[in-house]
Amino acid sequence: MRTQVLIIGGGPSGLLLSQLLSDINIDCLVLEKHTKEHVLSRIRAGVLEEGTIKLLKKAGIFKRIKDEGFSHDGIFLSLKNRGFRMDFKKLINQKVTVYGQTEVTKDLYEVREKNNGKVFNSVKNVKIHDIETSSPYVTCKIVDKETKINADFIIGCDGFHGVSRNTIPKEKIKTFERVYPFAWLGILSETPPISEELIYANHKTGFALASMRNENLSRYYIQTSIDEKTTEWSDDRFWNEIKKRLPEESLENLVTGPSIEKSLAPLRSFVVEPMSYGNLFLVGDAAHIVPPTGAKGLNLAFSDVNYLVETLEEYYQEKNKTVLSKYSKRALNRVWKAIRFSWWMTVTFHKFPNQSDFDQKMQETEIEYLENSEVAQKSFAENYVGLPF
Ligand code: RFL
Ligand code: PHB
Repeated sequence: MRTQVLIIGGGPSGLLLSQLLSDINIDCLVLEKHTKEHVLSRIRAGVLEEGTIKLLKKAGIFKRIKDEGFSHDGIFLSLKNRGFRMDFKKLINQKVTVYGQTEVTKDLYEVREKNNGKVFNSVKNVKIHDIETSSPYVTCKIVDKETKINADFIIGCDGFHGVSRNTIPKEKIKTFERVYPFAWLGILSETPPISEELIYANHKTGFALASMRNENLSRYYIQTSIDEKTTEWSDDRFWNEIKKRLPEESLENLVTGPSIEKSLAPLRSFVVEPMSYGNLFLVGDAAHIVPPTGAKGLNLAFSDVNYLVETLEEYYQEKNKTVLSKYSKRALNRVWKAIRFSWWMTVTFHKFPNQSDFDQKMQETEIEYLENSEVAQKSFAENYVGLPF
């Protein structure tokens, strides 16, 4: 088998990349380790930036987002059980859209199927070969058949634990990492959201986030220790804990109910530089991880996709390999800004083990400054809705 661009990973970034490349007549195929059902069972991101929406429109999947997504003109931040609103519309005339990653991925699978896109699921034992030469290839097992696929380029869209990044010799890349000493315990419940907009809360017992998917589906998170077990968190225990952390004035609207999903996510900031080596390019979580506090991970994966599509289009038009180095530079420039914002949100809103009184005061002062300074609010708003790409 042969293709121009071989994409490893059929999560949101791999699927979007394949759709946008096909649209400009670049031949590509996707190899995904899991079944489509498994990929669509993962509950992850919920907030889409304007740039992401534009890109999804370009990929031809706007209808359901328009009908079922929710425009949010702002969010609430809370300190010591008292909330205040950040009005993105008033501050910078922008908004975000609440529409789940699961739905985005479902839409992407649908459009790939409609376009007869080549997406292979349940592909095992993917191995990447000869990326530093002009004839790289991948070997893998597709439905029990050993397969070799030659390509011009191999793209790692295979997430943080994929194989692509580890194919690059260690001495050719530099990694930057911060692992946070806490996790997020998240639940999904078929109850109306507590608030029309998201609430991010700093509380002395830890961070809490109230989010949503639609009028009758809510997503809540609380900060816990990393070694927590979901089985030790009954729904009642979760609701009792989050009630302590959210703003008092919103609690009368909290509708509790049985959870339909419960999961624990560790928090990490991670970047690899550069985001390419030879004819291998890394995209999304394969190249960088942000803690979910800033709602940036999926959006960042999609801005990478945008830069890579532009780079590959230019390459195939001009057949000039020097354009390829632009991808990593352009992507990293935006990645670091999202890394900074997500880190800032994380260190400002979470309790650290043995946090000193000084550090506590610094968090409070950051949030109070944000509440009272329009200049600070504009900067926050610009980052939360997403820097342009
Ligand atoms: P993914 O989604 O991890 O997809 C990678 C795909 O590659 C496959 N794969 C392989 N395939 C073939 N061979 C191999 N050897 C393979 N190894 C792996 C995997 O099966 C998978 O299908 O990466 P991608 O596409 O780069 O997308 C990144 C996003 O999923 C991620 O950044 C976001 O979910 C992060 N995130 C959020 N992002 C936002 O923009 N806004 C949010 O509100 C937001 N909230 C979140 C989040 C992530 C969370 N968790 C669970 C980490 C909330 C949470 C709790
Ligand atoms: C979510 O709804 O899952 C969500 C929203 C905002 C975040 C993280 C997760 O910052």
